Amino acid sequence: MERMAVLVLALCWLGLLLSPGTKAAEDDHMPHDNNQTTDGVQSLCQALDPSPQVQPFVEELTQPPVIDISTGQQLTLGVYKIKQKFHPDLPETTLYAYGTSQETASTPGPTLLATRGIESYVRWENHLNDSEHFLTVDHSIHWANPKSGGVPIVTHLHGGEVLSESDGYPDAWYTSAGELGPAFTTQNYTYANSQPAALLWYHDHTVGITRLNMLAGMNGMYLIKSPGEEPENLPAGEFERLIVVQDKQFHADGAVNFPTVGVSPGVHPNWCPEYYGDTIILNGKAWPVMTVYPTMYRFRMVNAANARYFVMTLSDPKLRFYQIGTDGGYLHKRMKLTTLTMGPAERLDFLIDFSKVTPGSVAYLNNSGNAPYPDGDPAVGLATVMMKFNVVAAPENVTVPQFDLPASQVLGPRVRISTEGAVVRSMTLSEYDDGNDNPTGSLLNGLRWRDPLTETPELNATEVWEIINLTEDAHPIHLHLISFRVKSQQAFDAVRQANYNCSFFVPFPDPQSCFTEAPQKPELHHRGWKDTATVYPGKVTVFVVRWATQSGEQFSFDATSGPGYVWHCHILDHEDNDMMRPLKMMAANSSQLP
Ligand SMILES: [Cu+2]
Repeated sequence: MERMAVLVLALCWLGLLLSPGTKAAEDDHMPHDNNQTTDGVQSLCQALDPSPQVQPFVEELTQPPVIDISTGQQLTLGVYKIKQKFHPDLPETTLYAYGTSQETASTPGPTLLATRGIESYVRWENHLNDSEHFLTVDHSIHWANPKSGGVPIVTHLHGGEVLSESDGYPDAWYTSAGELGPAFTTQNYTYANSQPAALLWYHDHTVGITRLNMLAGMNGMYLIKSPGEEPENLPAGEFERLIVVQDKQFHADGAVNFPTVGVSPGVHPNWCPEYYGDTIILNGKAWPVMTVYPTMYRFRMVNAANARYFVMTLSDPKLRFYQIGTDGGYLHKRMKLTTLTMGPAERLDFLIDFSKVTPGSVAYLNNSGNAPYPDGDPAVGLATVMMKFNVVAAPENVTVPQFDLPASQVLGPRVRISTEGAVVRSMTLSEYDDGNDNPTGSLLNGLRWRDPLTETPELNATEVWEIINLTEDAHPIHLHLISFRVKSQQAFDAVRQANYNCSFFVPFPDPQSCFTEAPQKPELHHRGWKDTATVYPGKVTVFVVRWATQSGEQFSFDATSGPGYVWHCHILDHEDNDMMRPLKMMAANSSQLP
């Protein structure tokens, strides 16, 4: 389709979605979108056929089953090959997904419910008997490559303060036939749950095929609750929803549509720089609808997409987001916002007060995130909407609780970390191409995954990470083990920098400085305790990283043992192709060179 026609169609959609107070009855007259996909929103690579057309907002948003893991008993969760329907109009899709059995496995997997201060134990089993992955593995990039074949897995608890043997190190993979990766120590994991209340999530982390295993369905949520320490009077029960967001593309037969030919096949026969699907999926349903009463609801979201950023707005201007938490738990105070941005792996905890709109009205959770983010092509068609809310009056026999969250209420502690005497690490993000403008990979500090260890922080030390993004795209950078703070971001002159015509060591506004502005405060959605944060193109983003718990205390376990940890870009296609580096904790005062 011509680009202009596509844009017009997208604008029609936006006009429709943005009109406030649209009545539910008008739904029947909504245009059926015939163009769910364009070149712009597909994988930046091989053109994929659009997914089969489906009617949006048909199925109610569901919740994955919840398993309490604060019982002291070990839970066994396996990865199984399953079939699952994402929409009544879509055929069944073959997946690899977590569950307690073949029959109950699903994507997302069960939500694991932990309690702060109570250790939990999970045995992660691999029940995948395929001789090879159902998605195309690129053998030219460094990957697990088991000699006896099969589908290797290893599970990471994202955002968890965890012993490294239980962290899901990328080389600690294992197959169902019992072949083990070089860093494997155990598949019985222990989670300390000593950190504050937060929504974490578990997902596969196998070296070189994380993008395939995650798209195949290997993810689920992990909620740490902290009775007595969490703010009171927040929506709970049916008024609190935990949501995994993903995008996928489907073949006509329901199979996951993933590129089989790379962007530069001479270098990487199958690897594509970023995967974008044309179908938005929340808790395993394509474009669900949620029936809500006119009261406050709490939403806790995780972005489990391979590469897509969601820039979320509400179609009705009477509705606002009240963000109360982020990756590492509660914010100090709530923030009233009209837009929420959620990059891959980030979590958002927010409230929407539906008492502001009339029962009978509908609202949409829209997405305007460009792909790639932030300067790529606009989302078009149905990628511009994530879900719908039907606001209905409560039946007479139902008492709807009312919630109040004053702006002055303290939700979590105020945090100040001194950086006096801190170790400063300057890290670059860079991208390489094949000479014809086709990306062939991205690196951290110019090093590959298998290059010698360079990040060896000392326990309890505070470090300043200055991350210099020399690429044209944003990268969601994730550090394992700890939560960090985003201190600032500062634009630089990429042309002068590329020509060695300025210095990062000279502060702005000196003419010799590469910087074109003074350090800026992080964006609102980067406030609070982060484990994944966006490093924008043409900017230096500064993280304050303290290798300790959020309150500055020692970990309750020995973080120096085992294979260690990692830091990486959470665009999975980048992570798999060497945008990941090892990280090994050293004892305090061991005088390791940074
Ligand atoms: Cu990246």
